[in-house]
Formats: sequence, C-alpha cells, structure tokens
Amino acid sequence: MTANEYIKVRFGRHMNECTNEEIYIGLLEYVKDQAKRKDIAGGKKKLYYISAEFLIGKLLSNNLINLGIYDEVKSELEACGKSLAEIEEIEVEPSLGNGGLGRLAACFLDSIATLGLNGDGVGLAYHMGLFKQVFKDNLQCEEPNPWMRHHSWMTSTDRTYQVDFGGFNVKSRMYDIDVTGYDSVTTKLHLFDVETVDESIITDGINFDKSEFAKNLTLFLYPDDSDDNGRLLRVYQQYFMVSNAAQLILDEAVEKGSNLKDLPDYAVIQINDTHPSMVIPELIRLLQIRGLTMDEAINVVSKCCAYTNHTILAEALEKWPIHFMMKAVPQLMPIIRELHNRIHIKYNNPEVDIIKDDLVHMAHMDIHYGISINGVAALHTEILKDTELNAFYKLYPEKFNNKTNGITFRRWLLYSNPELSKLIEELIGPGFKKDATELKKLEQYMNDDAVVQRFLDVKNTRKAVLKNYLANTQGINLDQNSIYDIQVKRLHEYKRQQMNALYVINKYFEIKEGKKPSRPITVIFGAKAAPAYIIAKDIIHLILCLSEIIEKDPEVSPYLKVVMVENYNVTLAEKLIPACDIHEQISLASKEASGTSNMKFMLNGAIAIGTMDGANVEMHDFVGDDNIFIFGEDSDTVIKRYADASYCSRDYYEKDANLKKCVDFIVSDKLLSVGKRENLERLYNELLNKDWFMTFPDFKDYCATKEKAYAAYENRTEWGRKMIKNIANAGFFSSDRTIAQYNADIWKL
Ligand code: 26V
Repeated sequence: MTANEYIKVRFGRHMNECTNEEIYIGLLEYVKDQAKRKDIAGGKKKLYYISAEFLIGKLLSNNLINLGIYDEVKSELEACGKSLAEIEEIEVEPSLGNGGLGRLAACFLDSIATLGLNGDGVGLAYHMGLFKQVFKDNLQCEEPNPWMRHHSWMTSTDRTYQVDFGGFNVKSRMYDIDVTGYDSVTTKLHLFDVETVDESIITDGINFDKSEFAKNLTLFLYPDDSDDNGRLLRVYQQYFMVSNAAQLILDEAVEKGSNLKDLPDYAVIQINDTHPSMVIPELIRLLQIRGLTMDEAINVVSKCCAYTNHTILAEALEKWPIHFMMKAVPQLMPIIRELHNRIHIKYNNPEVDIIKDDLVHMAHMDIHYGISINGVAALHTEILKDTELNAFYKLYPEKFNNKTNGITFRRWLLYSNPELSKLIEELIGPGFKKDATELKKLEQYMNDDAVVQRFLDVKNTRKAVLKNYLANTQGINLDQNSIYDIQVKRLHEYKRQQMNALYVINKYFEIKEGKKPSRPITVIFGAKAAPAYIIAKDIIHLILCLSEIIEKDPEVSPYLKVVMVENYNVTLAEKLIPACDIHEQISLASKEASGTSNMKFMLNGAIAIGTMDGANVEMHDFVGDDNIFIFGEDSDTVIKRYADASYCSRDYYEKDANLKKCVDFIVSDKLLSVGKRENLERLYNELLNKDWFMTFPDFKDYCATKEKAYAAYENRTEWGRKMIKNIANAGFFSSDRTIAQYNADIWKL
C-alpha cells in the first residue's frame, strides 16, 4: 500500500483533500506500519543501552529514508501539490536530551539498527523534556516544552512494572519508539513513564513542586547543572529508569530461557555516563529476590555491565549523598555498602572506594563491577587513564578502552544535506552510504577545479536554505555573501563561547577604527544554558547585547553581524550545519571529552577553528595542518596549569592592552545601554578574577587564527579543496564504525 492509499483509507479522502496536519498523522501511522513489517533484530544476547537522554530529533524523514521510501513519499506529496518540508513543520521535536550525550545515544541507536545488532535503548519519557528557550530583554527564559501532547512516535505497550521508593511505589508503563535501521532491521527505544505524573503542578515557567515525587518523576529532564532541590528528584528519576530497565532485562532473559545465572549470555548493558549506574545494585537486588545468592548475583552482574565516561569535569561526576539514597532508594543501600566493603577490604586504598565522606561515587561502582570503561575520544581516554582515573587504570588496565564517538551519516548527510549527498554519489557512487570510509575516494577530485566549484556551489545553496529558514522562523536576516562562522553547543564556560564573544568585540573595535574585513562576517551562536548556571546565562546576555548594539550601528553592521538563534535543537542543527563555512571548536584543551558537532560540520564541508581537544585531535590527524585551524595551549600545558595553580587571569589582562580593551567593553556604557548591569558586571568580574577555563591565555592566538582562516576563505578554490579534504576524511567519524567497535570489543553480540 502506498502512503496515498493508506491516507485514503484512514481519512476517507484523497491526500490532496487533507490538511497538512492530517497528512502528517497519516504518514506517521503509515511509517509505523511500514516499520512493523521490517524484521526485528534478534539473537540470544541483547544489548540494553540505558541512557537518561535520547535526543532523537524529528523522525518522519529519517524513518522514510531508512525504510527506503523517502523519494516515493516525497513524489506522492508533490503530485498533490504538497511538500514534505511543510509536512515536517507539523512534527514536534521530542526534547529528551541536554546536548551531545543525548544526541550520541540517538546516533548510536540508528547505527545499532543499521548494523542489524540486537540492541534496544532504555530511557524515560519526560513529559516536558528539557525546557524551551525564549529570549526576553536579551536574557534567556525557560518555558515548558509539551512535545508529548502532539502526535508522537511513541506507542503504548502492555508492559507495566512496580517501582518501589522509600515510603511509596508507582506503577510504570513502557512506551516504544521503533528505531529503523538504514536498509536493515528495526530495534526499539523503550521509554518508561508513570501514570501519576501531573502536569498541572507546573507553576510559572518551568517551576514545579519538587516534593511530590510521584507527580513529577518524569515531568522534566533534569538540566545538567541544576539546583540542589532538583538533585534529589534526579535520584528518584534515575532509580525509576534503572528499576524498569532491570525488570525488563530479567524478564526478557527468562522469556528466552535464561536461568539468570547465565544472564551474561543474554544481556549486556551499556551504562551511558553514570546516570544509569544504579542498575548494578538494582539488578543484584532483583537477582537475589529471584533466588540467587549475593555472591552469585554480584558475579553475574559484574559480567554484564559496561560504563562510558563522557566528561572529566569533576563537578559532573555524580556522587550521591547517602541520605539522598536512604530517602529515595533505601533498599539499595545495603547492597551498595556490600559492594563498597568488598572493594575496601580488597584494595585498602581510599582513592578507589565507592563510599567516601558519605557520598556514593557512581563511576567507581561502575568501574569495579563492570567489564569495561571507555572514554569517547583518544585524548579523553588517555587523560582518564593518566590522571582522573589513574588509580583505577592501575587496578584494571584491561578494562580501559577508547571508543571515539561518531554520528549517523543518514541524518547528518543524507537527510540534512541532500545536495551534497547527491554530488558525492555522482562522483564516487552510492557505496559511501553503507561504508563511510568510501568518502576517501573524493580526494581524487581535490585538484579538479570544476568539481571543487560544485562543492562551493552546494555550500551556497545550503547558505540560502538557512537564510530563508531563519528569516521565516526567527525573523533573522542573514547576508548570504558573508562568512557563516558558527558555534552551536550547550553553553558552558569550558566550551568558551565567552572567548568567541570577546573576538566579536575585538572585531567591532577594528571596524570602528577603520579596519574593515574584506568580506562581511556573520557569527552565529546557538546554546541553551542550564537554568541555574548563572554565568552561562550571563554569557548569553552578553552575546544578545552585542548582537543588538552591532545591529544598530550603521558603521559596523555592514561588516559584522552576531546572531543567537533561539532554542537551539536538533532541527536547527540540521539547518545550520550544512550551511556553515567555519565552525568553532574552541573548548579549553583537556575539557571537551569528544564533541560531536565537530564531526557533523566536518562531514558537511565546514572548516574548524579549534583547540587540540576531544575529537579535534583525531580530525587534525586525518586532515593535517592545512585543513583545520588549530590554536591555543595543549592539554598537557593546561593540566599542568591546574596542577600548580599558577594561572592568574588578571596578569594577562594587565599586560595585554587589546585584551583589556575588549574585556572592559563588557561593562562599558555602550553595553550597559542595552544590557543589565548586574549580569554584565558579574561576568566581567568572573573573567578578571577567575577565568577558570583560561580564555585569556588563548585569546591572542585565537584572534590571529581567526584572521588566518578568514583570509584563507578568500581563496575560494583553495577553500573548496579544504572542504573536500574534510568531507573525504570524515568517514572515520561514522557512528557505524563506533558501534562496530563497541560490539567487537565489549558487547560481542
Ligand atoms: C554535566 C554536568 C553536571 C553538573 C555540573 C556541570 C556539568 C557539565 C557537563 C555535564 C555533561 C556531562 C556529560 C556530557 O554530556 N558529556 C558530553 O558527551 C558527549 C558525547 O560523548 C561529548 O561529545 C562531549 O564532549 C561531552 O561534553
């Protein structure tokens, strides 16, 4: 049955008599139906990828592509005078992640299904997701995002569980989303929810009564840097997630014939960051209830679990106070104490204890009682081994391994950049769609100027698409002839959006002084700040104020524009990334575990300005000095600066007149005329007295490197060659490669 026929049966009318909303609903049901007809991945052993976040983005087009019916449905729509793009506008993006960690989980699901592996995702169905960002008076405000009220891809299942907390219990229900592999099988994303959640307890903005856990368990996704109040709720959420996951895992194993002592033959569990770590004691608890001894249960679970670390930021490594655990999940504490005691006796080394100062160190539990611990880029894994987790590395060198992150090329090339995809296919054939390393064949065209020009043309096409999109959706006007210089990622001081903002100030002064750039520059930001992360919100305020001042200044605005897109999400990323000329990957070396937008930009022919951090290091290895703009201090220098506490930002400020001028501008009358004194002064003082992520030492080099990049851009053909070099070498960063490595080294499905 075609989509058209399906819709006719569903609504009793031909597609061209239906509203866009009806067509969307019809297509949603049609695709669900088509997905059901695909084989479901099978096998004795199954992977459970447990994650608090799955930032899956819109699914209609993605599923159409993976099911191989995209072109067919697109033409059917066109025949009725409709475009798939306008139907897609109806779809609401599920808001189930903060950033890279959640998007990675979504890319992984795509690759797991595409490789035909027997693996499902397990997470939570947050009713309001992460907040929706709106700008008012140049400040970020947060609003609930009721994405679930719209027609969604979730299907209710009959699977329900009881989850016990201290003093009460709830009944959960599992909802499923089909994960379609590209020309392959389907798998599932299981999202658990609880029927007692009460959306009416939300007061203003995203505030709600945090004390009534049954009413708010799955109400919101916890922003990565929240208040203390929310932290206890976070423990409840995590336990709710893993108790459901553990019950599902055991039930499915038993259904397949497991006697539970052989659980490792039936299940492998990837713990995505420490958020699902309680699955270890929970499984041990449930196995004991089902008849295993404590020794047996610990032994079995220790062979099933693997942990991925996504950050070295100490404040992000979860340590839960025992009194939180005693309140939320008292039944787990005896087990965690037992796990702790065994380690304490065995190693007699406080550094590797699980319980320290009445805090439960979740990562420590994962490492002791798991088969694997991996970092997410080569440099990151080395830093874990050498410094942060060195004591553990000495105990278990064989457990440590690297799995450099990846992205799914279906979404980030085939779907988001069809023009580029088509050009590549014309040049090297369709093989790259299944085997990303085939992109390497593009290098043979680097000296063919006519082909180079076609890559530049595709970029221009995508710049026009972005221009139209931002004009229509956010009232933003871009100059298509300008350089699109983009930094999109969560707002965090270590990612150093503030350094990019200081560069903008520097450029503003240059233009004022008559030094005009040879081509207009558009600096585009997209970033949400955690609601309680004050300085991050101040940085957003600075950027929005700069945007306003420059826009209003006729001397500067023809040459420089600052844009901060509102509510940066997957859908916006799909428009921004293909249109980008230069992307900013400017984290303080050693702090960005991997980064994944860097890979998406590279694949789309944008050139990076970046530090030797995260996966940038591996990108640099592939393309060489001429095809990426590297600057700044390296991770060894930075780690040493922290170790000897030698950094003093004020020294740099006093010694560098240009830097001083830029920093002082933050609290100038000009900025205060559009901004808030409290916010701007706080940011100014933070930089001057602390600058914990060391923007000042890298600032000069950063500015010089940007000038170099902008100058290089003017040699259009040379620039086009750099683009091809980047695209041709992006194959390594396919999540198909990453997942194949997880499977070969850890999961062994
Ligand atoms: C969490 C927290 C929690 C509270 C304090 C501040 C803070 C800062 C960051 C985080 C996020 C940690 C986990 C995370 O999202 N890591 C990101 O994972 C991506 C996928 O592996 C990776 O590409 C990014 O480099 C890494 O930051």
